[in-house]
Amino acid sequence: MKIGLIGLNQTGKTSLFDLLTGKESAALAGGGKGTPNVGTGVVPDERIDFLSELCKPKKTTYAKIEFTDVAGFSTADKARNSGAAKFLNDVRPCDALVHVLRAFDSDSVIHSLGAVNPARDLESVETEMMFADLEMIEKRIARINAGKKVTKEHTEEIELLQRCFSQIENGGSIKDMELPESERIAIRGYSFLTEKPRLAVVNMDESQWMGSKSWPNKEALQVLCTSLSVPLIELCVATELEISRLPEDDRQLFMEDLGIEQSGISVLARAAYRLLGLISFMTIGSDEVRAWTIEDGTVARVAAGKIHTDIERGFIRAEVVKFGDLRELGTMAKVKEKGLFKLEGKDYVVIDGDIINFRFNI
Ligand SMILES: Nc1nc2c(ncn2[C@@H]2O[C@H](COP(=O)(O)OP(=O)(O)O)[C@@H](O)[C@H]2O)c(=O)[nH]1
Ligand SMILES: [Mg+2]
Repeated sequence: MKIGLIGLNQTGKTSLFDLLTGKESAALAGGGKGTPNVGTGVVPDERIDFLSELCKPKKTTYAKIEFTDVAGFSTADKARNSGAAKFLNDVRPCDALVHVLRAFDSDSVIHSLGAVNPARDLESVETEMMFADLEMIEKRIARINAGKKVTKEHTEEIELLQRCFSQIENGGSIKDMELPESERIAIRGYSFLTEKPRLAVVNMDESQWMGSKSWPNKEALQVLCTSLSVPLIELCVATELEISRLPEDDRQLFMEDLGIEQSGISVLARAAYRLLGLISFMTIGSDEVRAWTIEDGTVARVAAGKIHTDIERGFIRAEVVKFGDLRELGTMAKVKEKGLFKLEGKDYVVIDGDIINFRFNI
């Protein structure tokens, strides 16, 4: 899964990127120029911790998310040539986007739009995304019309693009259009920005996090996120980043002190999985314990293909144990004894937390 971090300058994107990936880019990066940072975040999973402890495998593999941290842009509403479209191009390959919004108060960090107001910032970045999509649609239509021959397919494409155009012109996102599957797939090829699911992270300082201080337009931000169908997550990025760099023993203590129950990557990954309709199944063995990410509703045979196309092709049966049962009973033998070890066919719909062993023959 690929996730792009977007937002105005100095909102904490690179800090968040570092928190998610364990890198140290913030110290190096300047204020908004250059190429995007790309890195991998490991999705913490207590189930994998448990299974790894149980199986003592040679290798333990958690789910991963690839993050792209783009350089921010400084202004939105006025200058169309602010370069936003160029930066936003870097996240076109992403499956989802995260708006990083500044709530934190700081005299030493300049705000590119003058004052702290995450609701306005979200709106201005969304506006940039809309303009970028409108421009793409216009270009595509112009290119088709300039062609020698306009086929029936072209006419249909133009008609679909025009519907997308109206959706955006009316202040909507392509992601919220009701489209038949075939059109949804056709649209995906364009990598439109407003077609991507989004999350919003409001980046708070410590006193905001502890609840002793608020920020301007807090309610407006919640209302806006609801109307955009963009889930809102609260993080305290700079503080959590500092804590993440402490020796392990101290980390837990500081996290507890601040009431941070889950790490930023946990919170974000969970929200992203929910947003994208993703779940995990696990494979276990003495070689490897591993988490696999699939879409909710995936059947066993297709899930097998995640591991290897041969396993999908030669699929015979899926041996399925529920993680909860194994945790409760402690050993595979007891799970079998209780009759909780199930053989499932190719059309079995995989459930989050299934531990699966695929039997196959090629
Ligand atoms: N006080 C405070 N400063 C922060 C916070 N998050 C980021 N910063 C600072 O804001 C500046 C910009 O952060 P950066 O992550 O580079 O933002 P980007 O331009 O969006 O990538 C840096 O000096 C950070 O240390 C925060 O939560 N509180
Ligand atoms: Mg940055």
